[in-house]
Amino acid sequence: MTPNAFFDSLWQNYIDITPQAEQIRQLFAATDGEVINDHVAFRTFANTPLQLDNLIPLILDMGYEVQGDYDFKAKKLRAKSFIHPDHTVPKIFISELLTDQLSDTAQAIIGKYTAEMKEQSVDHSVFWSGRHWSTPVWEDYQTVMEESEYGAWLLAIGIRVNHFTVSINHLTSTNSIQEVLQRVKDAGFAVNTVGGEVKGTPESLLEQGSSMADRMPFTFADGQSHEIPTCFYEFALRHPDSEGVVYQGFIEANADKIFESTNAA
Ligand code: OOG
Ligand code: NI
Repeated sequence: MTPNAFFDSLWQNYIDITPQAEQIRQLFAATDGEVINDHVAFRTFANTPLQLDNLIPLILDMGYEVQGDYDFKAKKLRAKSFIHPDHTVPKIFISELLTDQLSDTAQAIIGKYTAEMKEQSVDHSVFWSGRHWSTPVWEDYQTVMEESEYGAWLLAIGIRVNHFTVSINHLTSTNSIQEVLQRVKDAGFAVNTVGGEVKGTPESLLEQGSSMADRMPFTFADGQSHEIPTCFYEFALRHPDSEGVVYQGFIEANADKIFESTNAA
């Protein structure tokens, strides 16, 4: 599959449950023309047929290279990023929940659902395939939520793109992340304030911010309906190093806060 076709399918699947993203994209398209994406991100469960390592061949297949490895001890996650030789093609960030580090209770709940997953040969459509397990019941969602917001999100939403990211470097109207986030807020969208609206500094070469995830009514398996967070939109500004090379990596301390864009509150 070509990266172009891949990102077209992803975008459609994303805005189905993230209407804010299309509205915000249009906001910037009106002043800046085509909006270029810096990266997208996915989430999955470790120790399952769709664990991170099993998704890698599909990414490499589109011409990507492994770029970096990340660990989020407190959140019990690990991640990898992938970069394409054509830098106008978005980077890809994939994390997985290390379920064996959760409590026995949370492991038993998640395990009950993920046991339904079949070993399968996967193609690129796995990245917009959603849940490979039954709809959770509300109580299971809530119990997992107490330990891992990520785990609860993934249990309900499944495997699909978690966010797209506007490349501020490619905007023509502004190169200020503060200004970008202000426009997003002025249009009525909440911004993630964990650790401040802007994560990172010009000195660390990557500044990022994000909206808070859209919320959608969700009917749990026991018939209860509750609003749950879906997906969010991110904004990234990359700076050149002392040799003038624009930094392309990810920063653990920033990412740790970006994950919280799907928190319930
Ligand atoms: C990924 C969070 C990390 C970044 O740009 O550092 C990230 C997620 O929320 O799944 O996207
Ligand atoms: Ni991101």
